Amino acid sequence: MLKRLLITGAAGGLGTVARNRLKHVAEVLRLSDVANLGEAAANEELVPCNLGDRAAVAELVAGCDGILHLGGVSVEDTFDRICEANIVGVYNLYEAARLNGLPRIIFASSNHTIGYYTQDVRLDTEMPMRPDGLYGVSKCFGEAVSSLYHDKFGQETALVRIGSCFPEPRDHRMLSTWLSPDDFVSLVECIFRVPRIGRPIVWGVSDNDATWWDNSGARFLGWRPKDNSEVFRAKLDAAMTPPPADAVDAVYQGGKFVAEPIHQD
Ligand code: NAI
Ligand code: 15L
Repeated sequence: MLKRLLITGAAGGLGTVARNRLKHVAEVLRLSDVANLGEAAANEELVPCNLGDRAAVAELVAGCDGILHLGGVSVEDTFDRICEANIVGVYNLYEAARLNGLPRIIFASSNHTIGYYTQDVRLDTEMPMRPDGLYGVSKCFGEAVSSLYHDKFGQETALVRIGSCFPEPRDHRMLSTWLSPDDFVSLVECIFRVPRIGRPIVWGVSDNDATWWDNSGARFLGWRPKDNSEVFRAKLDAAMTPPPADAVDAVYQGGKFVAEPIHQD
């Protein structure tokens, strides 16, 4: 069991799942965000912090022996907003970790690091990145920083390229990218349980029949996702028409992100 697990982005969608369902992973959960975190429960510490503030991030990380890094801009946005949270913020986090005993990090990377691959390609984790926007580029940056800090300092990071983590798939593309909240929770548990992890790239995806990603390199974690998006297919078919074969969300793994412009203020 960890002594103190830092969860960044704790007010967000996945942060809320983690806050509610990972209490048993650490004696204390240190929860951080720029958004309102509400009231602290018994084993919680609330530490508001902007990831772009280097000194604040250094204080935030001190005393933590594990980090679940979920904080940051989670969709396509302007470069300035992405830069502060996902580029400066990631550098700040890794520097703080280096100065505070190298706590193991789970980095919430994204399928948008590879979003320009078409859906007929099966990817392993060795394939070159093909980001589909500046958000995806920022996640590629985070993966590169984790590589540098692993090679230079031995910092361990599990890079989880999350597909689409929501209670249910929201469209037909997500039948291939869906990660159930239960499988997300069990993945975090496995990553903090394994004695040594190094710096694996893990596809954050459930045991879906429809899949584009080969997760065999992550089997050593002992993670066996249990959910399968197929149980939602009939419901989705009834709710919406599948996209035409030439639509971006039927062609590219990153779906509609591929069609996003470069955002301006
Ligand atoms: P979210 O947008 O609900 O939560 C992100 C949180 O980060 C928010 O509460 C926000 O206030 C906080 N944040 C933003 N800028 C910040 C800053 N400068 N300093 C401190 N906190 C800041 O996103 P969600 O869905 O919970 O995703 C969590 C992480 O997982 C994100 O890093 C996202 O990129 C990644 N991810 C999520 C996927 C999903 O399907 N939910 C898929 C792929 C990646
Ligand atoms: C992501 O990276 C986003 O954070 C999330 O909101 C979803 O859009 C997801 O990817 C996806 O590709 O479905």
